[in-house]
Amino acid sequence: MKRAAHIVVVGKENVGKTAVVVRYLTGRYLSEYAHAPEMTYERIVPVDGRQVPLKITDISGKSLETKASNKDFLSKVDGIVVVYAINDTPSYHVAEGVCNWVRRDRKSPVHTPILLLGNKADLSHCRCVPSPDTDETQWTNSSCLATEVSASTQPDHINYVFTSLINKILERREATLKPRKMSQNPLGSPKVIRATIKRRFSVFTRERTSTM
Ligand SMILES: Nc1nc2c(ncn2[C@@H]2O[C@H](COP(=O)(O)OP(=O)(O)O)[C@@H](O)[C@H]2O)c(=O)[nH]1
Ligand SMILES: [Mg+2]
Repeated sequence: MKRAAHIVVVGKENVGKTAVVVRYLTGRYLSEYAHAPEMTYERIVPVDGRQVPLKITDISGKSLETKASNKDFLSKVDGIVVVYAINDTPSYHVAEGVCNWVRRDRKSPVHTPILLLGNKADLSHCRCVPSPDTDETQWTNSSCLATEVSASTQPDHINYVFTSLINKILERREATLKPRKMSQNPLGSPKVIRATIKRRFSVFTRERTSTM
């Protein structure tokens, strides 16, 4: 895979977006993180024996809404991670809003995968949002996976969900590339086809001329 898989991480402030990303990329959990409106990380990550170039942009829901005015933004993104905290009801509403907004706007028939993460699962005694009612490790038909995680206490689960998202992105790329390859392979590019027709036609003209 040449082009990096581009994942955008969105959600309300303080839900643990940076903690989740840093946990996935470095395996570490720091209790305090710098508050930057937008941060991009580029790495090559191992995914089931493959080395995958990855770009993760960590932004707030607000920045995403602003970027929506840039028509190209979503079409260039390969996967979206929406984060809320299970002890923060407003963050859950922001996450719902972002998911609805993304679903409404996505145009490709093969959907951009959305990973909906309820972070801070270690604070279940302070839970104030419902837990996901779907099977927490299965992608739905519309390419969504909703699960709860804890950047603080569940490094393996964080690793699992990001790996699953990257695999989904790779599958989607293959699904969108295959039809093009099939239609291109048997006949070649339009330039090659034009050259072939010209060659055939000139032979035909020579044959006709020689019999006259
Ligand atoms: N208890 C708990 N706290 C967390 C977890 N993830 C992040 N935090 C804390 O939540 C606060 C905000 O995290 P941060 O990653 O900066 O949130 P962001 O603004 O969404 O990027 C920090 O104090 C983190 O230590 C978690 O899984 N469990
Ligand atoms: Mg942050």
